Amino acid sequence: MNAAAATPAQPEAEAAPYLALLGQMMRIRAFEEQARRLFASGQVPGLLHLCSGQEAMAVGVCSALRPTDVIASNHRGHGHCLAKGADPARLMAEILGCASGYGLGRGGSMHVFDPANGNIGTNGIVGGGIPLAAGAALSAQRRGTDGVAAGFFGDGALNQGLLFEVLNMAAIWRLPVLFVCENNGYGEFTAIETVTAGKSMIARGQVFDIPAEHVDGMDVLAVRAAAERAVARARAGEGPSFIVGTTYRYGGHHAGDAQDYKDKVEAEAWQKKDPIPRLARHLIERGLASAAHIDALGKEVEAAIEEAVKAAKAAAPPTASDLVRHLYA
Ligand SMILES: Cc1ncc(C[n+]2csc(CCOP(=O)(O)OP(=O)(O)O)c2C)c(N)n1
Repeated sequence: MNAAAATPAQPEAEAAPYLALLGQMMRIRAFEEQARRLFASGQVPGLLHLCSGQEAMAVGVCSALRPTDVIASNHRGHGHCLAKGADPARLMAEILGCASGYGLGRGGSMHVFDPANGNIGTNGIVGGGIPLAAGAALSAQRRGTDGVAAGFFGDGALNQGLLFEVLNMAAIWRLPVLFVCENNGYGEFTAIETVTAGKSMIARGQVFDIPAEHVDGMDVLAVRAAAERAVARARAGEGPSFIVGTTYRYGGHHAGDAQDYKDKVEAEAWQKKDPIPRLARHLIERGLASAAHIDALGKEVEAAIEEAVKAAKAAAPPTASDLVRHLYA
């Protein structure tokens, strides 16, 4: 069958939520590609940790949250920010150090705060988002709202003592929080199996009687379904959940990392599981969208990100007098 010519057999309304997920993942991919190029051409001050390959985790989880729910991110956080509603022009401006960025260009990639969209920040402390999310959940619980928080962290945080303290507290207080581990196989340049004991990662949640599940982190629908189960429990007062998604970062630990520690065969195998074409195939097979429609969506998203980058680059750089603003005297 010529997929491009296939007519969607279902009404647009049925396709819309899937296309929204696909568009969000494409948006993050396009943003990260632009960020990578800007870094390679020396326009980004500081380090960049890109999340290409991991889009299904950010999009799957954030799509199960309300705008008023909260996320806490980590150092690999552009996808989390965008999936929770960040404006790509402001995000890129922050990365480029411009005053129109989320932190007036002072924080960069690892200090992006977007409270209007419920994002209490990316941060450079491994596991740092774990207690921040629990704190936001405690706040929602104390204020009597049905708000939920999600904390994203990498597999490198599975061995942080902080995780165990927070899991215990969240379980005891039945906090409405999702602990979301993105297991991309590496912490910096070290393979997870060489540093992480225990056959089951979700056992780290189960030992506190926290409902925990492994999920295919390259399948946005599976991630979303797991997040929806966890959010429903949290809103119902049933406390925290622990989700471990298996995923892969296509790039290095940071932009510019030569990735000598990675096996080419392994990297190629993960590319075959790419969450974007995977959802696209699913939509075409179900007759929810044609290949031509998906192609057009990809182009539209890329053009929008290019515009956002242009706007970010056109923003004024900080002035010398900005240096002493927003400081304690
Ligand atoms: C508490 C702490 N220890 C060490 C570091 C240095 N560091 C930065 S990123 C990183 C690896 C993080 O790996 P992971 O949590 O799996 O996230 P990924 O980079 O794979 O997304 C380390 C050890 C840090 N930033 N914070």
